[in-house]
Amino acid sequence: VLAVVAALVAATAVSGQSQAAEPLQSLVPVPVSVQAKSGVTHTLTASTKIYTAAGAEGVGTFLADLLRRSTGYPFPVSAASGTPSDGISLLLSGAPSSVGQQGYQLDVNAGNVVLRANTAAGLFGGVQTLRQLLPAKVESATVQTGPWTVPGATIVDHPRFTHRGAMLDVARHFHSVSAIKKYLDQMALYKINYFHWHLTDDQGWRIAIDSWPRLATYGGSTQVGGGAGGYYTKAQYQEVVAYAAARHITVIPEVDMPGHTNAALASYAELNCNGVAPGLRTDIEVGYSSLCVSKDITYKFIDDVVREISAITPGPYFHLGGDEANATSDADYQAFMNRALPIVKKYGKTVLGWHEFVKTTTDTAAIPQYWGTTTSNATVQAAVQRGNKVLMSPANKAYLDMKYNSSTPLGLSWAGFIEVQDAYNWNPGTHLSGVPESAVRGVEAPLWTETIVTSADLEFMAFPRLSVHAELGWSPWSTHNWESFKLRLGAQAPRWATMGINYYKSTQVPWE
Ligand code: TNX
Repeated sequence: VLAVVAALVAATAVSGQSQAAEPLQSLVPVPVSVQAKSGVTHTLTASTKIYTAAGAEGVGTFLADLLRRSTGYPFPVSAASGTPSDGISLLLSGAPSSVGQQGYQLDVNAGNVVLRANTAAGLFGGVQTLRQLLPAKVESATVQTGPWTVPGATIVDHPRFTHRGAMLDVARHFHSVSAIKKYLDQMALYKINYFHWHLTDDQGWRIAIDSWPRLATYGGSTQVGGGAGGYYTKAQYQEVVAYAAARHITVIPEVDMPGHTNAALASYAELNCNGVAPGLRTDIEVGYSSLCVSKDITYKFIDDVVREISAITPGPYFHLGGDEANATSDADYQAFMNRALPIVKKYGKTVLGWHEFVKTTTDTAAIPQYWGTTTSNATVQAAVQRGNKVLMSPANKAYLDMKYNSSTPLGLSWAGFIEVQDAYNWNPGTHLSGVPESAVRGVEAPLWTETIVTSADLEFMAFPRLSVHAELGWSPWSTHNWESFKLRLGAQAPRWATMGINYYKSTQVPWE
């Protein structure tokens, strides 16, 4: 059936007939299997209802809210009994087992639309596919004129990797709750299911900690370039967690340590070995700061921070950073992790860290996030041999803060320029030697914000590349083909325009 997709895409490419590509050929990420029902369409009307199985009400409400905005139709949501013959049904029975915990089957018939999955997360993914099958104006925040027609099809789909993530650094430049919600909305459309929130770094501490209040009030009071910075209250943090959860996105908080800690060291003199607080920093130097490894107060501090953040984090993960600890000796780094890692466990969380931390532990549940630029890494390979799973974020492929080319106005270039095709041109399942597909947990696209200030900046770096990494994390490798991908990517443009996304109009992509 993959051939069906390929054939559809090829037909468009060959005939060149389509200014606006058919929606079944334009899905990102491309599904495992798309079977068109020729001559069949389904049109949403003012009387279309949404039916939900028990447990699918939240997904039903999300879909209704989305469709109401642009269609102006009421879309009442009610309990499904059996398989309704009209409307849109979100069912938690009858999905093929092949779709697993995150996949779905979507049947678009003339009389009804039936979405089936084994979990609400699976239904949510199917809703994103249905959304992309509707005209781009469905993304409008104001009422538009129809018709709201969906092509007839059966789509059976599931992700290649369980973890598809996006990271945002809010430490270098603070990003408001509303900016984060906007980004979460954009992630959801591409079936991204983890939001890694880089909350602390040398230039800023962005989350209120009751037992160490100066971290936020002082440590959060500036940012790169010297602006006002900012921090989230616990209520705001929980508001983001809930907003993400409604989009089936799990929040992974990161508190980077022992390096990247100048904001904390500046806030509390006792965290420094010499007992002297350094000044706040607004430059973009890395590798100069370290918590004091030999002091007990350091681990009291970590215990308090991990406990307070874990208490407001329903997801099972905590990211401890661990990168670029150039101001910490190897022995100190080991000694530090020997005490820090058990604290994360004590509060019931599974630890993630930038990959170098995994050399300090034999815990096979620990998840190294590979951010290097080479295709072989002894530390990561050794962890994989012990049984660890790896999250892939190679900086020269997956970093959203790298410039597209030499004239990109924002971003850095230490890992190289990453044009859209470069971002697409790697295989997470074979990228690192000694790290087979079975040892890869997924793909994450990090966005560091040394140069990123506004939502418009963020969008310019994330789009289109976030959609590229979403496809790499979801779609089967057998579908990997730049010539067809670039057409599907180009077909996203009207949607992004409607959503007001400030995307980079790469000349590599035939934008619609
Ligand atoms: C390296 S990647 C860092 C970050 C910077 C980034 C800029 C990593 C784990 N650390 O501190 O923001 O480069 O691209």
